[in-house]
Amino acid sequence: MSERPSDTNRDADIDLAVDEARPKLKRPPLYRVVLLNDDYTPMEFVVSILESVFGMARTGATHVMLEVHTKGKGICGIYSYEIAETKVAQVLSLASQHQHPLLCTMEQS
Ligand code: TYC
Repeated sequence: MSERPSDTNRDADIDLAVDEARPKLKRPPLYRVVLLNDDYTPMEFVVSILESVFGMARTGATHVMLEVHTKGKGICGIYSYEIAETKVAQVLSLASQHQHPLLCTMEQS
């Protein structure tokens, strides 16, 4: 049962060895997708975009559309960089296909 001196030394070594590495991890930034107001895009088109691209229900989509209409801009959602980038591209593509000047951008959250 008695510990030899060498065992005691090994225990000391283990105490040092088990100290875990703690790499500095940062969470990736999130991005707000922002819709901008204009004078020409039909309200119904904006509501349909908010439903189809951002998965909103009609009531929420109408609320966000009216917020953009009255305040100049509004947040559609907050996503990782790649998802935000894809949503912006989808909005701009749909707007262009329908010849509406609707603009959408992303900004770091
Ligand atoms: N202002 C537009 C109109 O009166 C409606 C609109 C709402 C346009 C939101 C863009 O992001 C927008 N028809």
